[in-house]
Amino acid sequence: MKKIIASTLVLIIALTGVIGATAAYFSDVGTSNGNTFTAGSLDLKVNGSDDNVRLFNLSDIHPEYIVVPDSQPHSQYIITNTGTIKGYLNIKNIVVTNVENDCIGPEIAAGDEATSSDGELGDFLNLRLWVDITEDGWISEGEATFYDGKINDLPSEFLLNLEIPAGGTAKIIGVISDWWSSPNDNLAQTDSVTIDLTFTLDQKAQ
Ligand SMILES: [Ca+2]
Ligand SMILES: [Ca+2]
Ligand SMILES: [Ca+2]
Ligand SMILES: [Ca+2]
Repeated sequence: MKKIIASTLVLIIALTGVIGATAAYFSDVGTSNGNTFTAGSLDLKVNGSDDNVRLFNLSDIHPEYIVVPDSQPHSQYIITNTGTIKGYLNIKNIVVTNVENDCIGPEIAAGDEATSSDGELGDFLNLRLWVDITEDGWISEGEATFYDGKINDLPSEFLLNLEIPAGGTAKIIGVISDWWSSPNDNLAQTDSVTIDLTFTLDQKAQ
């Protein structure tokens, strides 16, 4: 009887040994940990700032002041994409506001109404806007204005869809280039006009 038990134990041990031996194959592993997805950024700065940038703040404007060569009021917007992906530059939410301020004698004589609150200066000032590819501040060969007309005729937006790569810049120039003279220039005396606009950097062309 002892022999049978001993034989059985030997057999079990032997079988265990066989099972243990058959589980040890060669193997190897490779890993793919830390897969991370981080959103890119579109970050627009106007002349290096996130705050409002007012470039024109002119007073005492009159016809002769505008038409003197090389003295036209001139400004430049340097738009920078400080984000990490390319974007498309557009100008939106353009709002023109004309204010009468005082309505003085010469204005009334030219047909303005003494009780008027709406000014007329925006009918006389001509604005040119363009992308300054050569970055010399002036219209060069191959550069076309995307606007050349009276301030009062500005559209509500310019869908330029100008591609600016990450870290890239674009320069937009604005010039008050002409005074649309008429027999009623006096309508604009003491008046003021304001242009509000918003630069947007969009991920997709509009
Ligand atoms: Ca008026
Ligand atoms: Ca130029
Ligand atoms: Ca007026
Ligand atoms: Ca006025």
